[in-house]
Amino acid sequence: MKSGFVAVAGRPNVGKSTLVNALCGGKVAIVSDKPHTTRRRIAGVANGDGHQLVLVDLPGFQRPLDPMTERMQHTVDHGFEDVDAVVIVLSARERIGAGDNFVARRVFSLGVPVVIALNKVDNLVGGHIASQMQTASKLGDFHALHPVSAKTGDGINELRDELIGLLPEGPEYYPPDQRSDLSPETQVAELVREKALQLTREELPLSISVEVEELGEKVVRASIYVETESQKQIVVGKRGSVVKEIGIRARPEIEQLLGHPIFLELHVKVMPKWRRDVRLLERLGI
Ligand SMILES: Nc1nc2c(ncn2[C@@H]2O[C@H](COP(=O)(O)OP(=O)(O)OP(=O)(O)O)[C@@H](O)[C@H]2O)c(=O)[nH]1
Ligand SMILES: [Mg+2]
Repeated sequence: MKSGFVAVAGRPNVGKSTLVNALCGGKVAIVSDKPHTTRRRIAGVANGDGHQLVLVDLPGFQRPLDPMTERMQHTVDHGFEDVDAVVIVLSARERIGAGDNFVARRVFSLGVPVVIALNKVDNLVGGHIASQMQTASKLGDFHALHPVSAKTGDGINELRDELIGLLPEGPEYYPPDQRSDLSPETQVAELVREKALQLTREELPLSISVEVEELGEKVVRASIYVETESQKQIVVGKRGSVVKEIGIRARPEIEQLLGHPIFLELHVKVMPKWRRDVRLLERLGI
């Protein structure tokens, strides 16, 4: 059997998690249009005939601002240990520039094959894609370059085959029915956070964290942490409308994940400066 680990690197918001989900054929990591959505390492598993491809989704490369972002960058720095290859993800919709170069310098010095995924090519004209591919090809000595759309699935099978081709002979690292290495509690917390990110803007998404307190047969209870009272008012909304909407959006996905109906109880709590609280960050898996 061929099996191994491929890390997914890139600037924030280029579509790394969307790409991991597409390659795995199902939801492994939450996705949002806000940068810094992914805060921890997530292994997503793509099984097939005679192979197991494990994709390592990581936070985006960033300059740390506080203990939370420091820990996220630490996760990135260690995310390339013991991988068989790296996919560097670029957004075809943005200028390929200093941030991508920074990622490339790190990734191309690892001594493993690097595959460039030029993502978000959906609805772009051919000439623009070609010129972005030209720029991308100058980032380093790459093994292959694939234009893809993680959103529509364009080019995903070709990219997956390319990555499988780079895997060594190896064992089955995860049982075939396991799609990710996250516990059910963490997956539920992440789903709730995803919906909270959809309904908030600007700086607020970075100040939100979710912790599951009870994962029962009937009741799932989770806390949504924010840093200030005014943030709490926004996340609760008028007469609870926002937190209610978070629940409405999260519940079907949680039920699908757990395989049975649940009652979802969400509480919004102020936890001042939680992004600086190393013990809490540890508990939240960041
Ligand atoms: N049009 C288009 N949008 C995409 C594509 N892939 C991802 N996106 C969008 O890009 C945004 C960021 O996607 P994510 O997958 O969360 O990006 P990420 O790189 O994991 O971001 P961080 O975890 O914050 O570093 C979301 O709004 C996605 O829907 C794509 O192929 N085409
Ligand atoms: Mg992500």
